[in-house]
Amino acid sequence: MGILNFTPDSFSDGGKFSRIDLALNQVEQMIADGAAIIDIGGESTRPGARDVTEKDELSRVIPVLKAINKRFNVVVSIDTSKSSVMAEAIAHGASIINDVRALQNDGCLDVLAQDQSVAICLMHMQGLPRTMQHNPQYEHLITDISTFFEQRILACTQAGISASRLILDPGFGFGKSLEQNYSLLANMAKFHALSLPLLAGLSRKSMIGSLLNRDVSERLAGSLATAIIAAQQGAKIIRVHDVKETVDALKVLHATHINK
Ligand code: 7PJ
Repeated sequence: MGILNFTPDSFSDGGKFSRIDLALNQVEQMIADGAAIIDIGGESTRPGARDVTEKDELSRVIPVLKAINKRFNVVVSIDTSKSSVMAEAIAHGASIINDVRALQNDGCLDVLAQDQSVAICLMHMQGLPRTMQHNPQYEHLITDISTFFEQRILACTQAGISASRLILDPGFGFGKSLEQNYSLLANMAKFHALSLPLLAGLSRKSMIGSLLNRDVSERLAGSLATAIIAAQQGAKIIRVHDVKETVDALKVLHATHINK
């Protein structure tokens, strides 16, 4: 899964057109590099980030989704927690709804129950982006996250969403300390007990930056290491910025497995 970097600023027409062109170039490159899914986000969920209005999020995400679907035949995922954005995204051909709040916001379960086809990524987060990195606490990291997944899977099935549409993501960096993030990575395979595909998003995250003391632009090697570990733990989807390098690394892992 390739992450589409999408700069939110500049609302002039000229800026808008060039932003879409830039996004399409990026998508073309990610597909050529081996991405099977493109993830588009209109809300920043980085630690400390503030909320984005519905209108702003729609105006960022929907035009680029339409442009991608017109030009490419690729699975598009929309990173959103708003029911209105989910509904519009589905109406415009999104194939995956990727929700860092696991459909807990008002109306999300209903929107997803009305559609029977899109896949849904349920991510675990403790707290909210603005404060989630302030001393996160768990009784037992893996058990607590598994319990959260079980509750959200139940909420989905009770709302009429088939469990076969669900993907689980433990949410690296979302309300987890450095130690907790690495413990989660080491134990990700334990979530196979829930019998759903796993997604891992680790690319360039602070768990890599703070461990290695590297700026965001210098986290490629660390990101590749986490991608390989997540894949070895059985993650089926790896969400990354650096598609070409990650696909190379995963091909090496795959060759090692098939020749074992
Ligand atoms: C994730 C995400 C993640 C899923 C972001 C960043 C922060 N969606 N959206 N999993 N992270 N499913 O990329 O650093 O880990 S935004």
